[in-house]
Amino acid sequence: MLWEAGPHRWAFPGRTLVMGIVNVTPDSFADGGRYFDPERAVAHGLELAAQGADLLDVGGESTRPGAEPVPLEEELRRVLPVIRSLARQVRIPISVDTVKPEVAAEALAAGACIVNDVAANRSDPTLWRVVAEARAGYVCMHMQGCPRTMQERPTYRDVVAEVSAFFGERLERLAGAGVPPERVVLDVGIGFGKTCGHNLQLLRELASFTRWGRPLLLGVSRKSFLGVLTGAAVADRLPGSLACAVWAVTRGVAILRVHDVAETVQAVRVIEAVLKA
Ligand code: 8Y7
Repeated sequence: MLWEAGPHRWAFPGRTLVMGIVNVTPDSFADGGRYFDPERAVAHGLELAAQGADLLDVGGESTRPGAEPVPLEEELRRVLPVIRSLARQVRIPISVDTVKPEVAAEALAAGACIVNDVAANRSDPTLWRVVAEARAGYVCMHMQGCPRTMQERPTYRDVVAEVSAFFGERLERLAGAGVPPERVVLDVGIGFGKTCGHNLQLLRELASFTRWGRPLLLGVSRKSFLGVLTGAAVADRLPGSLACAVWAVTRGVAILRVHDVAETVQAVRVIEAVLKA
């Protein structure tokens, strides 16, 4: 199957892609605003590219549980200089992590070619028009509720069935809005309105989501359920993150969104060799 994003195109199953996280936020839970300064964010992005990232995901609005929304002007001010600078300096595609159509449009004009939408367009319907017009790639992630309140009381009858049905419904609507399946990847949204148990069920049944015929993206890096399971503090969750990454590759996940690019690339290359042997 193909995934197309602007001028880029990948064939899956193939090498697992590693997407490096570039946060331009003062309050992200996993790196605590270390890269809030645009120059430091760019330097960090360049470092992740040098470590072997296949994509960079630039975000200016924290989606950690309890986070307050960021005003449009502030989000633009955070991400645009970073995207512009990275686009000039790296050859790998850049995605913008936003739910706002205005941010997506300006980011795509500034050199991004993928929109990572953690709300799967339930926050503003014009976002898909922006994605369609730019022929951008699109990450369609499942979230129950919104970041401010999503962890208060996540409830599902059958989390795997409900997330899967959501994907089917979104793919149909996306196609109707001018975003064909070839541009879309699907993401179960680990930690977005899910308990630790929900996350584990989604991980166990990851392979079932390949039924939609689209590449799967997964973000588990340093997430809080790893802390729930092991007691590890955020800074000490690399082993758990890598365990999930390896598992995900064996279940057919195509793209991993991670903080620790070098470590993930190494783990993934080894497990791919085993799968191919
Ligand atoms: C994910 C994500 C975050 C994820 C996709 C964090 C922006 C929280 N997690 N986007 N964003 N998938 N597609 O821990 O799992 O990085 S923010």
